[in-house]
Amino acid sequence: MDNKSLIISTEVKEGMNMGKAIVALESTVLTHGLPRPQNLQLARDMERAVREGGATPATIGFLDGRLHIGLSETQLERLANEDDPYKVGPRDFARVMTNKACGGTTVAGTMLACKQANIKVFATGGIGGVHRESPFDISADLQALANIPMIVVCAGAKAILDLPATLEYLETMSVPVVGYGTDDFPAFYSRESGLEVTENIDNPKGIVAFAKTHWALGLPSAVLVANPAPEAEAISKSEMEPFIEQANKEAHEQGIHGQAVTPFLLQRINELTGGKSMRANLALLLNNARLAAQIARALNENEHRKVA
Ligand code: PSU
Ligand code: MN
Repeated sequence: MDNKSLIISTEVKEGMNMGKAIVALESTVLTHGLPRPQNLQLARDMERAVREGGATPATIGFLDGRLHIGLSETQLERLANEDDPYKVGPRDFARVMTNKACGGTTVAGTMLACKQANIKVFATGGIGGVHRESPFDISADLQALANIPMIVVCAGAKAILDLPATLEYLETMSVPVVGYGTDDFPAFYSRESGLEVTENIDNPKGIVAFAKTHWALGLPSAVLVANPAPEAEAISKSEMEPFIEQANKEAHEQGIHGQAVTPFLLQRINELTGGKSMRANLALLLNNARLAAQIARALNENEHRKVA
């Protein structure tokens, strides 16, 4: 991308020049995943969590058709309050750019942006995946994880999905799933799904060593780090499942499809749980930002050691 359509903020540029660890943050969670005003608050809190962890946050999103890597306070506020923002996956880059529109980047969209700016660590909530209901719906997040070599920190895949199918797809695409101190693949709101991760690693340095080994094999895929939601806010699988089933059923009955599915389900589940699922969502996002900052610093140390 040319430097008219790709804008790297001063803070991020300075961080890069000073060799600081950078953590990318997505923005679909602001534009489509959370209600106002919690969305803006969360964006600020995540940035703060990354800074407190000794890294530089780079929230990524589109304003007036330009891709911003790092948003100022005013720009963040604008994106969080935009009336009709696009939900921007890789498919939508050309569309949002030619229409000079605003939009939040999904996990896949944020990874594509990171590729342009050479950012290697990214924190999100839950990745998209294979949906439960037909018609056929597989998130572009999986495709991006298959093709863009970075470390992506999440709390598992969103529980609204077909988790076994999502893990199978990740295996097919050679994406290792590292459980952070767990053997059990977390299910977003819940700390466990009953499904296995590829490897259990409980420290950031170990995760970096694992990713470096993976990439040294010439594999182009990401390493997905699955960090269970904090115990205090997590909700058990048995408590969540009836709500998820109901929301999925309603989406199906109402003919919700395409990009609207995930936002519909997240919002409906929040209503059904009386706000409890959103509290879990906010807590796990912050938790992931903290871990991503530690991983980004460990990656930095690893790379500097090699140069020295
Ligand atoms: N995680 C959250 N809230 C969200 C999302 C993830 O806690 O809103 C977003 C991410 O941006 C993810 C997207 O990439 O939902 C997936 O959408 P889809 O299933 O349409 O690919
Ligand atoms: Mn989809």
